[in-house]
Amino acid sequence: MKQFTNVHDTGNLRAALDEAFEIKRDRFKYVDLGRNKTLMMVFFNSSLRTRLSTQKAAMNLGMNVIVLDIGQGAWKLETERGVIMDGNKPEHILEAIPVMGCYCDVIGIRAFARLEDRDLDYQETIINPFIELSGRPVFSMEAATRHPLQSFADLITIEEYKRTARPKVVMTWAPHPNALPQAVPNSFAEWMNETDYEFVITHPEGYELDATFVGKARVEYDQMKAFEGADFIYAKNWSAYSGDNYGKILSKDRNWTVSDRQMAVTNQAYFMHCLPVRRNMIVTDEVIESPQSIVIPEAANREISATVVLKRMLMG
Ligand code: AN0
Ligand code: CP
Repeated sequence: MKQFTNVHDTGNLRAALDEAFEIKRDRFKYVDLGRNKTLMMVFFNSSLRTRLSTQKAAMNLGMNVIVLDIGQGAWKLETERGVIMDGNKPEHILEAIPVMGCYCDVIGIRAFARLEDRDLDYQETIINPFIELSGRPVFSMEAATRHPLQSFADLITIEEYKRTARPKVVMTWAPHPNALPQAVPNSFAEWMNETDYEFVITHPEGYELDATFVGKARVEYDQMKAFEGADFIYAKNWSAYSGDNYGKILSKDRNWTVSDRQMAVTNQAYFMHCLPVRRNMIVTDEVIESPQSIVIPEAANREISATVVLKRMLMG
């Protein structure tokens, strides 16, 4: 595998899931594959899970790991071509990327949407140059529009916990004090659309996602109605996508916070969230601490999804 930025790079999902469960049974099975190979992880944004689980995945495969935090000890990087570089960014990614490629065999990139210019964000102006110029296989550790390692881990988790062949999965918007990217919900929707699950998205008006990601999902503006009979609740905040509202916060309505009130109408649904989660904004203490909450096993599966992706990249 040469790149991993979206569900389509994964190929057949059943085969990917089989590989994931094989790794889960023996996560060191391919420990010789990464001998003398180096993973470089480049972070333009903060992380807890992605940083740790991806490093652990590399160690499962016997790789060496280099981590670079842009803006903390590394030069700030200019990303736009043609600018006169008389500002606070001493280096251009057009030099930095091929240099980084010289020191490693596989590259992971975290580069969130900046939420200023929708076209620039959706053109993936950071990860795409890495794919073009690094000369190495590149995978997303959450780019501007998607977070595929998260979505793959989410799919593994649903497969482990589902009680029927075609569970009802509901992705709900929930309030947050800051403007967050659409990458996690876009990506989750993209992966769910590749399954035969019943998939529903619920959010207040104005929070419609890009139609490409919504795909065949049913959009339901009444959150209680959406939750009826659900087997999985996948909560996430995102900022507005549409038009002039791109990147804006349109609502902080805490009626959308996932609580026992909404969970009561579900089919004893499991609660999921990619984390980090703001308690009593996204979800109440009671729900996230309930036996139905599977946020920790979900996070644990990040090691598994990353091990599968790195293994595939090492295999060429
Ligand atoms: C990020 C986001 O919403 O994209 C990362 C989630 C994995 N979340 C925050 O910045 C809180
Ligand atoms: N879920 C996730 O990607 O978490 P981090 O931002 O901590 O990596």
